[in-house]
Amino acid sequence: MYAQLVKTDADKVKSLEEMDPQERRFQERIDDDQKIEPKDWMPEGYRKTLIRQISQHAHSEIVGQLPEGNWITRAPTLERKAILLAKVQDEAGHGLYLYCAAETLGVSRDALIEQLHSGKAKYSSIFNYPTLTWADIGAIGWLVDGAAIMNQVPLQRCSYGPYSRAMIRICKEESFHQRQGYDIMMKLCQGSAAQKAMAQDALDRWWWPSLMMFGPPDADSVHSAQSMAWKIKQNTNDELRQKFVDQTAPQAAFIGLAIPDPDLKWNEEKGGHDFGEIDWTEFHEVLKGNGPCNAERMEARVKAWEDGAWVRDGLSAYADKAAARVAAE
Ligand code: BYC
Repeated sequence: MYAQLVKTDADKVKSLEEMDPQERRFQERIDDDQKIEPKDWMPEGYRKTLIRQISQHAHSEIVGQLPEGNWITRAPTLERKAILLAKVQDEAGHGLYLYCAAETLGVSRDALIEQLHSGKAKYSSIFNYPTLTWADIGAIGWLVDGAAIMNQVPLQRCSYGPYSRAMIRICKEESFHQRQGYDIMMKLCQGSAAQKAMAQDALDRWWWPSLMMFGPPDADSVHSAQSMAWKIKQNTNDELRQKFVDQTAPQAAFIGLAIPDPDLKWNEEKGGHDFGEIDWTEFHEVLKGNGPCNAERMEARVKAWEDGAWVRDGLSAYADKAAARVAAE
């Protein structure tokens, strides 16, 4: 039903003949796989699309620290705690590289953060779900980072240089994150019946929200057609979702867990899995702010920002003094 209500941008993508000469030269560079750099001319829509996507991505990394940060004090061993701390720190780093990439497009980090805190900017729907047990940390690494890698590997070839280069480093770290999550799930599955049940319960709760991470179905994706013409995105949402299901189904079977989808089965003819209908109403409710943890996540981010004001003030006071000293010399 939703598909009939949404307008996509597929019919708005201009052909080369419809473009003015400057825009045509830009598109030809894209078609020739040349990277676009910050000082190059770019259409306003390209700049805006990148700011939207990169900042949504940066916010996701920052908000994404919260569900896992919740378990740092309760990790079951010292080793697991050290690994989880490192992973959450990596996510802060990813957020920072991405804010830097967005800043090259002429927007300030303060403006982006203000958009997040005022609810104007989106972040990934997945981070509005709670982490109830230790197995959820395994499920996040395995499924959420697994989905993130599937989406982000093609972004390494994005036409915008600073985003593409940030993604190369991020993808290396995401691979380690995915492996640590799968390792947690594997250990739980080799443990007691209660531990295996905990792993299954986490998979049951995280499976469908992980599929939603790839965004709305292609027919409803507002931005895909234009973003693909600009080589910001290389694949459609449904293509990546399908690849994720095909990659993850055998991994679940290998550790003896059942994916909570009675319609999931291998389709020889298509060379991929068929799978059940995603609850898009739930997805849109989460995007509207009505997910289980939206309010809590935003409160935590705003509080962290306010509590950190003295650090920012101290740093800028020092920077101002240093600048005055240089000017006086
Ligand atoms: N959640 O036209 P569409 C991570 C929005 S973090 C929320 O298909 P597009 C990690 C979309 O923004 C993972 N909103 O859009 C961190 C648009 O709304 P606006 C984050 C979503 O941009 C810590 C509308 O729906 N990864 O890896 O062509 C720990 C229509 O969608 C979602 C990225 O951000 C969603 N799931 O495609 C572990 C990757 N899906 O903006 C892991 C970069 C869609 O018009 N982003 N929307 O108001 C992308 O690749 C693309 O932006 C998307 C969406 C595939 C997400």
